[in-house]
Amino acid sequence: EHKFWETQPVGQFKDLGDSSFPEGPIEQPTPLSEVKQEPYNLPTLYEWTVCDMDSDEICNEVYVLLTNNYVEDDDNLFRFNYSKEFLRWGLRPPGYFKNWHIGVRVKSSKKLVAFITAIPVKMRVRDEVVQMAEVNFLCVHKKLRSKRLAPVMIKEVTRRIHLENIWQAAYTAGILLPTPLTTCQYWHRTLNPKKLIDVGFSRLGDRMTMSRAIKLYKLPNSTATPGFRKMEIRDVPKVTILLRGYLSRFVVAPTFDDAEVAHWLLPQENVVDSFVVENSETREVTDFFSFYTLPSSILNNPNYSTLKAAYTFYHVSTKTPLLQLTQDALVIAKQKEFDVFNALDVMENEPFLKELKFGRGDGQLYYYLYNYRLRESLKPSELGLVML
Ligand code: YNC
Ligand code: MG
Repeated sequence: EHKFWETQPVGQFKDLGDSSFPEGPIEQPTPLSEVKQEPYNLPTLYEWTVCDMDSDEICNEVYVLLTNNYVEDDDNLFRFNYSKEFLRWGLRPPGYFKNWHIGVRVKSSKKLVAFITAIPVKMRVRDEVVQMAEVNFLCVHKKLRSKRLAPVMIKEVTRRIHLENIWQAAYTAGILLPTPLTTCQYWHRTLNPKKLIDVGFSRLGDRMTMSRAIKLYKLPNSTATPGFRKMEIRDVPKVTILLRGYLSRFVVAPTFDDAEVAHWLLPQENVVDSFVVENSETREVTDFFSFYTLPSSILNNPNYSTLKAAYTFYHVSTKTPLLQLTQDALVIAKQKEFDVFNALDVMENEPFLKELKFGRGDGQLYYYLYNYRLRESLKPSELGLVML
């Protein structure tokens, strides 16, 4: 069934429900001198390349490959359209490795036809902090599908991660593989009902008219929380402390230091938006909210070409209820002309989603760990990890 995945150190379907395995690494690290020193072989027409995201030209090649060939929804109406600035942000966190941004080119034409990436992350699993890689942006050009290129790419990124003495990884996918850490769902909060209906993202339900939908999803013109403002560089140490405290509640979550908080959470136009709630008297930062910007191309629609979507990222609520914090984020997203606001049912998101008129999406997002076994799979609410 899974000719490739059956050979990999991941939980296998046949072992589900068998609680005799210990938690932790499935395979022990090997000495670095025993890690394969040369890249895996590609079919003869292709060659490996390192994609230097500092280069405008190469960043653009990656952007074009993903724009035309990356993830689509089940009905092929939309395709993720990560921006160049987003890719640079997502791929160059503190301590990143340039040679973990791996491309495949056609030897003769040098055309970029496949891509896979990893970035380093310190992940806490229960009370162990494990140095891991996050693998993302696996993409093979549509014309080269089903030729078993993906397993070679996964093995090559694994080899380069091993060369840095890292033996575990985290990744997400829309398809079911052996075997998920947890299974999550996206929820969608309509901001622009007319457009979402026109492009086929949503439908008018029974007894719903366009004018009723517009009224239903209407939001206040301004945020409600006193002291709600854009995050600034001076907030970094306080946000780090808040976030570390909050993420410690979950079974699996990253651990961020100040440099990582600065990278991932300081606002960047059209990439990431972050807000704090600051008490006007004590100057204490009590709450925090962030979302990232990930548009989708709208395929084959005469009137619209892009769906502007915001995705909830990390947040912390100590004084302001999460419901109110999220409502304020919706208000901002509406002001910024997003069409839809998306959230996963991870962390403590589920309770407020319904109240804020999010609707459950179809399709799942599966989370996986490589070479790390848990006794049993987690509930989405036990997971404190959001990937891009
Ligand atoms: C996938 N998404 O099951 P079996 S998510 C992992 N993640 O192997 P071929 C995948 N494996 O089942 P194609 C996968 N999709 O026979 C397929 N596979 O054991 C497995 N789509 O290879 C699949 N991007 O080359 C099968 O398939 C084998 O030509 C088949 O290529 C697949 O980024 C793909 O959805 C996804 O571009 C590249 O369909 C292609 O179809 C495509 O014949 C559109 O491959 C874009 C898309 C995936 C987004 C993502 C996370 C990737 C995680 C990869 C696994 C990382 C493991 C950890 C490594 C580090 C370890 C350390 C330390
Ligand atoms: Mg292939």
